[in-house]
Amino acid sequence: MSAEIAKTLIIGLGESGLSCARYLAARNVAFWVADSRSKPPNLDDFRSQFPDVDVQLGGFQESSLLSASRIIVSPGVSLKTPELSKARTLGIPISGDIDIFSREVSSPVVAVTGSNGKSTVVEMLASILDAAGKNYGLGGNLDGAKAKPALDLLLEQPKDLYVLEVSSFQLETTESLNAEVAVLLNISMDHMDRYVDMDEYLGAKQRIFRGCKKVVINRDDPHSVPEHGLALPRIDFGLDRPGANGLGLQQEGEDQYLVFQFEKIISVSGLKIFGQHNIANCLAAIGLALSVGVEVKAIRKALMGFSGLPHRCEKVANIAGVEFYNDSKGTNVGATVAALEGLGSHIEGQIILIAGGVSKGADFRSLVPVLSRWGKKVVLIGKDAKELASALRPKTQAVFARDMHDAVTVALSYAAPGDAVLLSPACASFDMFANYRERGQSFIRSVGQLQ
Ligand code: UMA
Ligand code: ADP
Repeated sequence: MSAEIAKTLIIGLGESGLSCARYLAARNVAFWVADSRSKPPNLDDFRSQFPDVDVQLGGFQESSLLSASRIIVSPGVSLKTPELSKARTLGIPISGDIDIFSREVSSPVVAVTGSNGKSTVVEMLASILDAAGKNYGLGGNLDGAKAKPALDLLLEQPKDLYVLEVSSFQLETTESLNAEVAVLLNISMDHMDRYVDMDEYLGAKQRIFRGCKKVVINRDDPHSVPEHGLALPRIDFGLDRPGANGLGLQQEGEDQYLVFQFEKIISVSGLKIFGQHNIANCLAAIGLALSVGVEVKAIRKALMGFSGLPHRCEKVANIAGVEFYNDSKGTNVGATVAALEGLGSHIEGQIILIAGGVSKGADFRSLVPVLSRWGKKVVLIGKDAKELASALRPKTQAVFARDMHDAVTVALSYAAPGDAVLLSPACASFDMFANYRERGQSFIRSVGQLQ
């Protein structure tokens, strides 16, 4: 398949690009591929699967892009890239994998987006669907052993239901997802290196509601309400007592319960995960499960057994009474605030926070009040450590570390029994690591070397 005869161009040779290639090949659609990197990660894999496909690397060639009759863009590539922007102006259709998925899928789709908690909610829902014996497909932005890029799901036996985590990047190229039920969990600042402002970011997130049939809404975040389509059937959730069609919390004696309307579903003490943010995640997952007809019994069973995901406030060690938590997936300020609050109210002592990396244009000042309440010391690593330190001053004085090993050693030197060392960087990882998983593994390894 050469550029001369192929009219569909795939941009990006990451996971999405590779899944698009498999999907187009399975449907006998000719395509070629471009990636701005000279050595994209899946190049060898791609060349062995598609030896005849034209691959253009090391920058986008405008004339090549403009020769396409349609372009499928990977989520990591901004539509503002000059060559793509020109293609759009000239009316060349541009879409992404979720857009193609939504046009072809014939079973209902549950769609989850938000700044934080997407993967946790999606995995919680998956364990609820397992407990209910449902035949479902799982994927989208979600990574991990059980998840697949959306288009790979369409190459398998059809499922009765699909559960998709979707990012703002994927939503930018999705015309109308037409989900059976959609939720925008919460909004806090992220990806300010990609969007001009919060309005643009929120606008991308709100696209999840296009064509959806039902919604789940977070009462504690007005951004989670669809800007259009207010008459849609809905279940709302929040950390207060719920109203007529809501999920929330109810106090009974010593115990607090997650309830739907007047029905108790599970007590907070019956959950294995901690933190208010995770209670909100449970409520969202319950709302989605109820929206697709799952019974409370299966929901209860699954949530009692759900112990959280790796790299999300995961306890990895206890050294002489100091606990170590890996929250490497805390890649923005909102996530780190939630982790500090959740952990702070869970432990007896104080938190020594390890943070830093690539800031993505974030405003770190909202860390200051939570650090004043729960923090003992901040240890900073990574490219934007200085930027973070100056945002925290004068209230919070931070110290710098050379690498992860140095960071955990320094952190331990400030800790007393009952305290916790928390890696929750509030930043992306790619200055020092391939991804958040590698960063988390490096933390775990470094902690292991302390013992
Ligand atoms: N890139 C280039 N040039 C290119 C193509 C990509 O420099 O021509 C860069 C991007 O800027 C990015 C990296 O390569 O830094 C990966 O981009 P990609 O679009 O190829 O990514 P994929 O490997 O296809 O993975 C994507 C999601 N990643 C992103 O959107 C950055 C994965 O989510 C997702 O699991 C996968 O598709 C399957 O759907 C990961 C993620 O970090 C978990 N998502 C971001 C997040 O959750 O914050 C949005
Ligand atoms: P996402 O897929 O949106 O990145 P994850 O479920 O992977 O979300 O969680 C990433 C991090 O975000 C966690 O490690 C935790 O620090 C934080 N977090 C999780 N749920 C929430 C929530 N509901 N609100 C705020 N922060 C959260």
